[in-house]
Amino acid sequence: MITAICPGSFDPVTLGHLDIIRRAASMFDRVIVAVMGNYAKTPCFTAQERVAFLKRAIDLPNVEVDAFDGLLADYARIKGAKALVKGLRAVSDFEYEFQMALANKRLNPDLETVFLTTTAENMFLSSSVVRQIAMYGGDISEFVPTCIIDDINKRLLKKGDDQS
Ligand code: COD
Repeated sequence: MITAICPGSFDPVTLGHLDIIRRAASMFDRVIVAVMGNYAKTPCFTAQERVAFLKRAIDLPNVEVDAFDGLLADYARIKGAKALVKGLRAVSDFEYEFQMALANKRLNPDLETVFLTTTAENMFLSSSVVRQIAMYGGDISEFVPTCIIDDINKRLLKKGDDQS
């Protein structure tokens, strides 16, 4: 049984993330979607909220959702995972992800990083694009799962008002 991890900030989960998760689930026996810390980002949603959004949005028998505050390489060891599955949108993603893949390999030599290219319709999509659209009252229904739209709007529309 081969376990893979789809790690990310997921702040919040988008249809781009879900596409990568679904494709990973069709390639591996077990997939753990892991909400991780990213020192470069200050999240809008708590780890618990992000986990709850992912759990609501994913209904696949071999996929579970978890959160971990620590090194991904250590988490993979704890979970017995053989692979990390990452999505690539552009050359800018590649540079960052390539560096992460090499660092993770050094920290956990048994771990492989597998890259899946985004689909054309999700190429521009990121959590930060979703947050900006929501903050200014735009329609995010084409970018995130329907079941989390209201929660995102409730949180971020208020932020947009605060900053005006
Ligand atoms: N289409 C396809 N893929 C996408 C899309 C899209 N539209 N949007 C995002 N993705 C991919 C990203 O490329 C990424 O692979 C994944 O989905 C998650 O994206 P984000 O933005 O939610 O998550 P990131 O990039 O902030 O995640 C970074 C990690 C949390 C994985 C990283 O910081 C980490 O590993 N943190 C733990 C500490 C650690 O071990 N650091 C590395 C040690 S050197």
